[in-house]
Amino acid sequence: MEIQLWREILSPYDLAVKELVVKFEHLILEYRNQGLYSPIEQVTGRVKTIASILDKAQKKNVMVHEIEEKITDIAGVRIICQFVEDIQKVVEIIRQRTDMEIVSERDYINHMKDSGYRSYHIIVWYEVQTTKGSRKIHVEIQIRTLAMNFWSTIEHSLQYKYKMNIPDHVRDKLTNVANAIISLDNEMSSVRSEIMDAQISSQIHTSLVADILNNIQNLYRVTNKREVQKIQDEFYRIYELDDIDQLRRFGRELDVIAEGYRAQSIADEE
Ligand code: 0O2
Repeated sequence: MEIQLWREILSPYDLAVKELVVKFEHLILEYRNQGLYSPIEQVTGRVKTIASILDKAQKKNVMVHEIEEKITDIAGVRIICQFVEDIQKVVEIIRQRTDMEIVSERDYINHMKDSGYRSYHIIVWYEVQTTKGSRKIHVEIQIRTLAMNFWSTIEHSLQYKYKMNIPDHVRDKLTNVANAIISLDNEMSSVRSEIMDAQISSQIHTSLVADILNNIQNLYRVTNKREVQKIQDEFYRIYELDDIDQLRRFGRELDVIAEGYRAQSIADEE
């Protein structure tokens, strides 16, 4: 098949990957903006290379005209979680969505592959709009922890280096590391709630400080410099106390002050 034709075929897959990455990244933002823990840590996506599609087609005895029907991971989205427990939460989120329809699920977390590979795979139908109308295509969503991702990335590059024939001594080491990763994920799960609390507090602190600074910056436009300078000095004083409750109280008081100035400046304009 000509390269130009491949480009045309792969274009909706590229669009699907881009759209889905934006959608999942936005979910992370939504959680964080609400001061909630996000079960999704990172999202990446890729369209399979032509060489990799052809290799897979050959391996699975798929004819070129059957590729789009039978190779279901041309578009791939990878969702990385911090903890094993988050994986099931992400699976639930995907099951509830109305913009994708689940075709199949594979649980390589509870059923680890012989290679040591662990991940949760969901194949979905996803619709994209193109100049030629709407197209429903397959997308493979892989969900795994940071630790599982570390293992599979290393193993994937070794598969490439050894052309799928990884020597036994390297394979043995990979199996040991896969077991170590299971222990690591279990250990992390045992401190999950502490880590989640710490991360949420840090997010709340960051967004509180951002809101306060934003308010102070806006005040420069509506009131005199000396007044704002006083507010800013008070902010630095409270910030140094490292007390989230005091910072919250200051934030609320500043909201009231800012609202007052805003109302006054609207009245002055009228
Ligand atoms: P790439 O380069 O990542 O695109 P099957 O239906 O079982 O005959 P299929 O369709 O490969 O085989 O499904 P499966 O097993 O669910 O694997 C899909 C993808 O999962 C693979 O795509 C890999 O990305 C990943 N994967 C599966 N097994 C392993 C493994 O043992 N090690 C690593 N590192 N990744 C794995 P591709 O096309 O193989 O590769």
